[in-house]
Amino acid sequence: HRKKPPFITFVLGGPGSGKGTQCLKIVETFGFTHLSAGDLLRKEISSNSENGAMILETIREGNIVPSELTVKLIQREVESSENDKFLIDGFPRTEENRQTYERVVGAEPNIVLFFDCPEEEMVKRVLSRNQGRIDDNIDTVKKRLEVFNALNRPVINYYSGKGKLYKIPAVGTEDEIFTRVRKIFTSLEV
Ligand code: UP5
Ligand code: MG
Repeated sequence: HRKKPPFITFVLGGPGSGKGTQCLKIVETFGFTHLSAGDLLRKEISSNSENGAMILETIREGNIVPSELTVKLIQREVESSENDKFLIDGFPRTEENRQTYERVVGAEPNIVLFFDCPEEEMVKRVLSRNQGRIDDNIDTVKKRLEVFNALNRPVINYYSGKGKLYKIPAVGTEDEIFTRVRKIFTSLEV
């Protein structure tokens, strides 16, 4: 059993805002374990799990996978890790995601990062990524943005109200943005 609860950072931001890119830098500098909810779901698709077909359709449409499933995947990774600090990237995406996590895990995150990026920049980045993601096409990107604005903004506002939100302007070079991120973790001493 763990001695103390892990330090949990939720990493939020629209599609292409740079969550994954900045998480890799946080891992290198501060020793966190990076859990991308989207990557965990894509792994379920490629491992032909029983939910794979449903997850693929949901991601293709830019919709949100049922909370219980995503929370289970995240919880499994946290519990099987020796580390005591985690970046949970791209989750929670809805108030329902958030409430399910908090009920199942029994804790709130310690802090929440929000990468704040203009829509036209996000669209440009996603469409030029070229890594074969099924949802990186103009139609799905538009849907992902709609879902982000309608469902993820309330989650961001919730954590802002709790004093847990760190809003980071996400335009600039990767290193410029990481300078902003580094200051947050350095000042928190985690
Ligand atoms: N790039 C990065 N930083 C840059 C910079 N400063 N300047 C210029 N370019 C920059 O970056 C995107 C691209 O931009 C890359 O090519 C990068 O090199 C470049 P990235 O770091 O990948 O951005 P990120 O925010 O991680 O974008 P991503 O597309 O992964 O975000 P999404 O939130 O859309 O994707 P995610 O994988 O989290 O979710 C995908 C889908 O899974 C969701 O739409 C949903 O259907 C499903 N999902 C759920 O259902 N539930 C969940 O809990 C999570 C996901
Ligand atoms: Mg990502």
